[in-house]
Amino acid sequence: MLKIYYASFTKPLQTQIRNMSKRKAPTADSPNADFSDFLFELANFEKNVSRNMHKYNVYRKAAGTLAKLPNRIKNGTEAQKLDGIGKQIGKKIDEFIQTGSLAKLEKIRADDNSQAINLLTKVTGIGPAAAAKFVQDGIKSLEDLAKHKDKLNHHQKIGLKYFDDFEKRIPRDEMLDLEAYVLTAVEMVDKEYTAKICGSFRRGAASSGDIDILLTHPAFTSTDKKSPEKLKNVVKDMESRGFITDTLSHGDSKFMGVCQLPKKKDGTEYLHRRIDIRLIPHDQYYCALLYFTGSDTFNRNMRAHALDQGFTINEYTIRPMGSTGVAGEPLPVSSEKDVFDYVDMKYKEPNERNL
Ligand code: 8DG
Ligand code: CA
Ligand code: CA
Repeated sequence: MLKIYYASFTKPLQTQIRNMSKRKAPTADSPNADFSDFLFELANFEKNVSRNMHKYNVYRKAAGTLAKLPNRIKNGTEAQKLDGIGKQIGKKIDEFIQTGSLAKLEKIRADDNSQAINLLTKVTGIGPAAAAKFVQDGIKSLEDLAKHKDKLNHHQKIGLKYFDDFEKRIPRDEMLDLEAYVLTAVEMVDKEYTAKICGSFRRGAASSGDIDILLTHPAFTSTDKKSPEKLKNVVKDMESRGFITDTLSHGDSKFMGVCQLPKKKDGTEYLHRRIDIRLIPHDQYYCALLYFTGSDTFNRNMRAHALDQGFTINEYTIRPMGSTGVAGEPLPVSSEKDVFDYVDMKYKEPNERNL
């Protein structure tokens, strides 16, 4: 087995800034962090407990808007002038300023079942519906889950096993080490592969929730039959190195699992991290790159803009929309910029896509 050496492995791990749930949005130290924090908490409640995705998106959008403001909001009326913040949220901001808390949030926090559902949905593999079911059956804590492993599927067992590790975001320094490791390993399987770390890392984030890898190979295009071995060969190699430690799912074109960098020189171990690898047909690489770089809000906005311009974009292709509302043939794309050009949008660097 080949050894890969990285100078930066000797760097100490940065301490984690904060723990966050699956699909999280860091607010860092914005002057409105207290407002965006309570809005994120309300958003999570709507998603996980009420399962009201509309309200979830409203709260999340408002939280994101406030988190990005350079100056502190003075009151709800001022907040309401911002895009996506309405009267209800304005009132909550006033209540929070005046009383230092929010009655609705206090109620949620005091409700054991809500808290239990929120906690359980932090386990990868447990969605809001499964969490509600567990809570209904009296399974309300990680300890309860551990006592009832027979009720967990494979994905959920792995989620429980690495719960603490997965709750911690990956500092950019470690992401850079992971990138170096992955790129070298892939190249050693076959020089013709292209591998790219996307997601928040590509957008320049200071920390990432997981590792999103796109993999492509010139000998695999959208007109070829499926090529599962192109993915399998890479996964197998990473398993044999001990880098991939667990598998959550492994399809023809998508692998979801767990990885861990080799021990540092001083013997300290890295945490286990969530890793996704997607095998992309060579001709669809740039649409996939655009999609999996995100952010998902940026994608949503760009797709809406594209539709206005008469195009439909997804993770595979960009196609013109005919007058009958039926999408035409995929357009040729040889860069991310091509997609921006088609829809008449100014090109945005990945670090400008942090919406
Ligand atoms: P993070 O891991 O640091 O928390 O953030 P991320 O890298 O932006 O999010 P992700 O959940 O790992 O998703 C990677 C990209 O996939 C995301 O930036 C944009 C794209 N994507 C969407 N919609 C969705 C979705 O509903 N789920 C997931 N997992 N990815 C999505 O556009
Ligand atoms: Ca990610
Ligand atoms: Ca991901």
